[in-house]
Amino acid sequence: MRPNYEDSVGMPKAKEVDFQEQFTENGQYAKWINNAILLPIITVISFFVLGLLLWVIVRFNRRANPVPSKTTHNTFIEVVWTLIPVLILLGIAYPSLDLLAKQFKPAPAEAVTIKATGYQWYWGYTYPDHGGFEVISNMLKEEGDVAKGERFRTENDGPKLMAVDNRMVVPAGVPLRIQTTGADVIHAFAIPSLWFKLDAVPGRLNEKSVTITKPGVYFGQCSELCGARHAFMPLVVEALPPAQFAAWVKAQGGTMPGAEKPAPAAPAATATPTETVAAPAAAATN
Ligand SMILES: [Cu+2]
Repeated sequence: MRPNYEDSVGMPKAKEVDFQEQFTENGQYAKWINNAILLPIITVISFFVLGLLLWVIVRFNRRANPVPSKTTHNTFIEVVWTLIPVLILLGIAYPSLDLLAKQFKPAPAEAVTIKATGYQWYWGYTYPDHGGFEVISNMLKEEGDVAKGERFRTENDGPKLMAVDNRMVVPAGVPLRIQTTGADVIHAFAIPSLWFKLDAVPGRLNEKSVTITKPGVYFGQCSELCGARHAFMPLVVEALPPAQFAAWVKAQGGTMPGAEKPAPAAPAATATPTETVAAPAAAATN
């Protein structure tokens, strides 16, 4: 059964003016840089410049100041208005470059790999670590737009134009290695609430690491103009607790890495039967 999308928060909210709530460490860091550093600096500078402007208008207009000063240089002011902006920019550069470096950090070796392929106009998700099966994901149409008996979008699937038939299911709390490529033209895999945007280019494999901090459903859209139905190839990521993810993989006919080797009949091996196969945490209910 699908988790109700309203339980999750990886989507735009009504009356929201900020970034969407973030569910990755980099996303939270980026949102913090914006709200705690950039916005305050921008606000202070804007009000400061506005104040200077008002001061000039009131104090130095022709009536209030009939004989203007002929000053052309003031070393102290010139040093100040050079030095302070330099310090502000250095202050912004540090967290900004730090975030950039974090975003480029490669996925750890044990990360779960999922390859997202952009097609005109839908997405395919391949699970190379789990037997290589591919899930094809198409946008769900509205009730009035489908032939009788065909599946249409319900409230539980997600908002109009954002819901899909088969979601990209991933484990939550586990590092993911998301690779993107295009089958025909350039698409882009973008989920705002996961701070994730990566072009899907034909003939190339792009890669980015992400760890989703909370189980839930996260909505995004193809973000590279890719043709007539570009606006109708949404992305939906469903992050499940690892045990439920393992059950989902099984239901797709896939295998969990490490669990797919049920003791290959060793010829004449007198190995003690104490060997255990690392089983996934549990075959949980869905
Ligand atoms: Cu596209």
